[in-house]
Amino acid sequence: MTETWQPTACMICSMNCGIEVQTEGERIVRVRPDKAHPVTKGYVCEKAQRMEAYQQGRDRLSSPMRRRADGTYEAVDWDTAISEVAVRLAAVRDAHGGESILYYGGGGQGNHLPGVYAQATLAALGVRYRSNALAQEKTGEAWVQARMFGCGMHHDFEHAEVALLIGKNPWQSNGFPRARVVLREIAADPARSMIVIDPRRSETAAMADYHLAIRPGTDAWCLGALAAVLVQEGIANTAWMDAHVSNAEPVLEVLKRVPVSQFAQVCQVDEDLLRAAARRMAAASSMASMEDLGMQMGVHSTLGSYLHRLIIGLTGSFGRKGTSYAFVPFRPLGGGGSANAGSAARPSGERNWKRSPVTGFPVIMGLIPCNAISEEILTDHPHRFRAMFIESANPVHSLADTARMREALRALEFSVVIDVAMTETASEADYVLPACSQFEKAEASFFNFEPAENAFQLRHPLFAPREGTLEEGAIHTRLCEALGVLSAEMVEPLKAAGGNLDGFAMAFAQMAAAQPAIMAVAPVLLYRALANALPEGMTNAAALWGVAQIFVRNFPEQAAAAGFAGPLAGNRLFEAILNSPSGTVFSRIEHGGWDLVRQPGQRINLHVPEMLELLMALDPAGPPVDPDYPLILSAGERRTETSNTSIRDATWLRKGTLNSTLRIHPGDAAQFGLGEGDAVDVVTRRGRARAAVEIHEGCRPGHVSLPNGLGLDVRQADGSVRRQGAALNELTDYRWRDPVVGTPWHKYVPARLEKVA
Ligand SMILES: Nc1nc2c(c(=O)[nH]1)N[C@H]1C(S)=C(S)[C@@H](COP(=O)(O)OP(=O)(O)OC[C@H]3O[C@@H](n4cnc5c(=O)[nH]c(N)nc54)[C@H](O)[C@@H]3O)O[C@H]1N2
Ligand SMILES: Nc1nc2c(c(=O)[nH]1)N[C@H]1C(S)=C(S)[C@@H](COP(=O)(O)OP(=O)(O)OC[C@H]3O[C@@H](n4cnc5c(=O)[nH]c(N)nc54)[C@H](O)[C@@H]3O)O[C@H]1N2
Ligand code: SF4
Ligand SMILES: [Mo]
Repeated sequence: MTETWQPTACMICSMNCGIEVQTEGERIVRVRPDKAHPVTKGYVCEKAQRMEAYQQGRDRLSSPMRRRADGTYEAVDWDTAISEVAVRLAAVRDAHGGESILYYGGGGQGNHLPGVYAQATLAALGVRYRSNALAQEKTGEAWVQARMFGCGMHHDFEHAEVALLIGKNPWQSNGFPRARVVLREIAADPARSMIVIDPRRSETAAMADYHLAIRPGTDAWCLGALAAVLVQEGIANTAWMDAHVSNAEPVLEVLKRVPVSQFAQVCQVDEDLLRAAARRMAAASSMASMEDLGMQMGVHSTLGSYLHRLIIGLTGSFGRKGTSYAFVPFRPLGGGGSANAGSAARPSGERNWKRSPVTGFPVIMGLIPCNAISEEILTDHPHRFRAMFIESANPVHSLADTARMREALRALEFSVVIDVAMTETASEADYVLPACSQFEKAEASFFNFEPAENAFQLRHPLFAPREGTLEEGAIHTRLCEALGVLSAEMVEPLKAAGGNLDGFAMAFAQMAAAQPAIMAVAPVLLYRALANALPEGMTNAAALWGVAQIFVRNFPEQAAAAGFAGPLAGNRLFEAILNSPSGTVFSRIEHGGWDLVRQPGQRINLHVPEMLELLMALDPAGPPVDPDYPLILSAGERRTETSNTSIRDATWLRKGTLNSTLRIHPGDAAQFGLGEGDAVDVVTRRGRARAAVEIHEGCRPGHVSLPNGLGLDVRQADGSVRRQGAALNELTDYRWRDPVVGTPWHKYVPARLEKVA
């Protein structure tokens, strides 16, 4: 066992808490929190102890795999795999244009460097369309955020007098730094309050001062009523609004007319409680608020995101300590805009690049909606997708309607997956390219959302790559070489300059000025050119040199405030990142970040007419009900045993037993004759899945809940493959989605139960 503690991070959720580990051979044997991490400062939850379950996963790959005609796979060597994948992708591009290839993924909860390197491969192929998991949760929020603020937004719960949590259970899912510590502090302080909107008494709701246990799917009515109370009772923060918002009048006119009592009835919450919650918000000196999947994967989710922001505007909860705030990202999440080259040769007819080619959904954050993907493939439309490049994601399992996603993948002319494991998605692909694990390369995430001081951590490898695997930097570099867009003539002059970063910056700038086209393949060019200049095992960090240059150019003031100023600030930042294995502060923001608000006069725009129309048209009967499927299934609750699908074996935690239960209210269980542990089939219009009953006092009558990320087909010690738990997306239909942005209704799945004899 190594005596030294090596800094790294937990990769189970977006917080990426800093940890220190001791290793033995290829194993992580001890884990402790890293107090030196600039954001998480020694906080972890119990899940940090599980890195070994990911590192030693039995489904991990050790060779590129090629699909045979009968659907089985054969191992092939890397040279064969790279050249065949390049030839096949180029063939699709040449026949139908790069716009017929869809890129999906780019990173999970802890690894975002694949997406950086992929940019080069996508440019080489002229790929124009992308998607990833953000397009099944955050695109509605991003759409209204852009219309109202024009900058990113996060939340300062640590200093907030009032915390408002909408469909969010941070006790289990985290989502802001040191979540459990902060929740406990708020709950313990009589001067502070927590307001939780959740049909279920979640761990967080159980700590709340005001728990609005709404009927599932009624967030829009609830938030509409809360906003209306602020206006109708004359308790909105008008002084603050005068200084900081624009276009309030038409909004206030609509909110004056919202029937609060009727909306409260739709939500099935006590009107007095709802009014009391609104008054508490109005009385607070500061309020931080956050929405998440409970609303974002529900009915009227985009409208809900808008109403949430109206409440922020009406209470003055932005740009001050203890409220929501702007931040500057080290690198933006999402699809990276439309910077790709496009395929010059192919005329593609009339095309609106801002819409998905077949269904015409808007492209938000550079992404097409996840729920539209199968429709964009399974059609004879001339602009359909013909190939998919999938990386660090498991869409067959994680997107709505698994059966249809499977059919879509098999209907493609070509598909390739880069993953560490033989996943449900990999098992449908033509080629699978095995990446080394996140602990076997330099890796990082761009979930950097802090206001005053924003920090980034580049994790150093703990182990050498497993035999037969490569890091994503190497995979994309080799693909680009095979595609003929990266050559020794480009690399050599830069490599010669690589000994000294300042000389390298000069050489790179000169080359870019002379040959602007190299920018399209910059990540892989850097991978080769900086290889010798970086410490042993750190080559995967090379592309961050470019990210650092772009950051200091885009945000010079914020970088300078963190100590990175002058003409070579990008180099200094890159060096600081390389030399701070627990993380480094890369930006500081002053004055609440108002200068980042990109709206006229740096004022928050309250008026989004499409959303007001939806508010006025809300059905007084509430969300749709299906008499044959009278229960509402929340398909994807975050629990202590879930981790999306990064840890595939759900039994490792309990030494061979599986905890994938259907939570149900005691009254409902009695009505259906179900006892604790009974097997039950959850049936929807789309499919069925089996689970064990867990009687749960916190459930609302009529509302049942299954955990996310389980139901994987996991290889067992004896080599057989076993399904572990309920695979939720066999129950969901791709057509159950938000009409504005196409996000799924996973939290509102009409279902019924059948007791298993
Ligand atoms: N342990 C663990 N943590 C994780 C993850 C994980 O897999 N496991 N995944 C990470 C990821 S990718 C994400 S996106 C986040 C998600 O984090 P969250 O959104 O907090 O997680 P969920 O449990 O999916 O949903 C939150 C709550 O929504 C409630 N809900 C259900 N229906 C409704 C409704 O109609 N309205 C409202 N208002 N609430 C409703 C549920 O009861 C639940 O308590 O978690 C991250 N953290
Ligand atoms: N019904 C329902 N569906 C849901 C949800 C829900 O609540 N209900 N939640 C949704 C949400 S919020 C999310 S974020 C998605 C998550 O779903 P996905 O976006 O598919 O992400 P993960 O399940 O985290 O899968 C990450 C993949 O990356 C692989 N991987 C791990 N490390 C590496 C690496 O170093 N390199 C490479 N190349 N691959 C690696 C893992 O093996 C895994 O296959 O699921 C969504 N699906
Ligand atoms: S699961 Fe999330 S909150 Fe828990 S230790 Fe890991 S990164 Fe931190
Ligand atoms: Mo997510």
